[in-house]
Amino acid sequence: MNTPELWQFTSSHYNEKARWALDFKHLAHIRHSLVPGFHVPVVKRMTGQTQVPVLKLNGAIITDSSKIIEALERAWPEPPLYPTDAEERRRALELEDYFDEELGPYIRRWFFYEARDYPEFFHAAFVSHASTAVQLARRAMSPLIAPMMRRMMDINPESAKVAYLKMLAAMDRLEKDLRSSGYLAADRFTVADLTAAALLSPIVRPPQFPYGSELVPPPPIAKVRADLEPRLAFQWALRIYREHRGKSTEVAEGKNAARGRSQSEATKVS
Ligand SMILES: N[C@@H](CCC(=O)N[C@@H](CS)C(=O)NCC(=O)O)C(=O)O
Repeated sequence: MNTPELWQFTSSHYNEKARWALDFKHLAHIRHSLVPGFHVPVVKRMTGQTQVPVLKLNGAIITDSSKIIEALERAWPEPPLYPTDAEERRRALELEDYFDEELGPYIRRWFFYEARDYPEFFHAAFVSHASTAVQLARRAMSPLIAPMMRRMMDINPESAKVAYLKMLAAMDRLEKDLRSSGYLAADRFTVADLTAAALLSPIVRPPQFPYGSELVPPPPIAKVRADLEPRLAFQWALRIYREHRGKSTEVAEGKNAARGRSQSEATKVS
């Protein structure tokens, strides 16, 4: 079996869902970090669309973070991200879907609107892992790519206001649905908790987020972060990261078995 390969953006919350699931299952995997804008031909050639994360798993190409987690869960049920109980499983998947649809796109839109005047932050968060030549080219193309991205993500002052309110509504729902166990379903860490915490990461900025958590956010984002910090949903996401994010099982290309467990080892665990 081949080592799974993930095509990703570094500081991205949907991509964080996929790599968290890989890390959680201790699967040795290779990551290809793409640069936003320059990712288009690479991803389009592979998938016919342009969004990451993309996972190559035993020769199959899988797009969409939820489908990636589903495929990982099917191939490596242990440790589980889906509850065993059918009703709890339905609840966890419904919450995953809710946060995917009602939080993910809106927190991103609000974030990029507030970060619009801070290109250096964007560069440090999404581009700084690339080679010097790619970084220089990305800087040169930025005046073309940045407005294109704003159009694609429907980022404007009005949509950003709505997006901010949607982010607050998702935090309300999280607080309402949290059980006394401190988890959203099955009284243990599941795909629902992983999804909500990963998708809140742009505002919560947990220290365990694997890329750029040391970066100081643009002042408008830092201000809102400070305002929301006392909220239960915010503190909950910090705790979920602290207790469940764990270590990366990424391996370098050609060194598949260096860290984490390889696929053949993983299949032995049941
Ligand atoms: N529903 C998808 C959303 C993925 C998504 O929105 N990816 C963004 C990065 S956060 C992306 O690739 N944007 C670039 C593009 O659309 O070309 C998932 O869960 O994977």
